[in-house]
Amino acid sequence: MSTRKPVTVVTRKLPDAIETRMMELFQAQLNLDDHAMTRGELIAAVGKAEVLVPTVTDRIDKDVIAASGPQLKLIASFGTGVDHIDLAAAQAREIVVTNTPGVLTDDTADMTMALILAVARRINAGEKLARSGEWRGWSPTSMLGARLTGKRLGIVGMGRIGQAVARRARAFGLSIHYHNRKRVYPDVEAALEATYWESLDQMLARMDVIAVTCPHTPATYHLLSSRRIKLIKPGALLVNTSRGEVIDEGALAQALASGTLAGAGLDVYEHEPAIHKKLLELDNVVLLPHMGSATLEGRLAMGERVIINIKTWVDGHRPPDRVIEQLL
Ligand code: 8YV
Repeated sequence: MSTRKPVTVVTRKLPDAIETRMMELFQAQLNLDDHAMTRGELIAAVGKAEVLVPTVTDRIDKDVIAASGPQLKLIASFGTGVDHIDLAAAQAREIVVTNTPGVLTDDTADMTMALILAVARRINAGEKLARSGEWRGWSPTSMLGARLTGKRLGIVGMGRIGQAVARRARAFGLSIHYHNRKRVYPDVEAALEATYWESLDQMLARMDVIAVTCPHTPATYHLLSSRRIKLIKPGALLVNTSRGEVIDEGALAQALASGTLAGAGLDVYEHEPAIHKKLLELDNVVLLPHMGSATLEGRLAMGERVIINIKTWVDGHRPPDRVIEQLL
């Protein structure tokens, strides 16, 4: 085992246990006040780091990669999505990119279900009323939402998180439908009693609830375009826990404002941390600040995967979570 300690720049504050272990194993440079790094700071970081540990808030585009010194060999991202990194530019410079797949699946699926429940059963509106001092007591016709049991859930992206959402949703009596780049294995489909739709257009027109769980790639940018949002069955609900860029946010806000879409639960946005002004004004939308994977257990597990990826690289092995291999 190598005792070499690579210069490792960590762009955001991570849980103490992870930072402490990184200090022991690497020449770790930490971000103690947790500010999101400016472009200038990122460029300075890639100029000295052998290993960079970025998060979703760091845009590692081709210019940042071009500014990196020859010592930068590994980008060990803290998170599963890698749409903030220009993978082609990294590959051209022979910089290995890793992520942290698998360890935030259950947390993100839990939050997807929480949003589905919150939107269907109007949890935020109810909580607001209970706190407002305006509640005049129970009434047979107040706070009516939509029953989930017996409804159809259409999952856009049936990877790890989509399947974990499907398992949970079945327990709530929803029937499972999905659209995915590739059809999942027959045994997975059978276990979930899931119906595959090769045509996303066809699926959207028939679902009561839509959950977006696919990664953001050039192929999924605005997958839910203005045209497709218009195809969604009137009165349906939509939740997004993947990336804002997968949905045309302006068109979504429009559909919610006109009421053709009955409600939405969003954890992610097209231009984070900014949220479309119209969405902020609507009361048929539940808005969360990108917290789908935000559990202490999840963050520790993500940090451990980052450490494993760096350590295996330092020891001369191929890090387990190389992103390029996952895309093949
Ligand atoms: C993470 C996420 O918290 O991992 C992802 O892709 O979207 C989040 O849940 C974030 O990306 C950390 O960098």
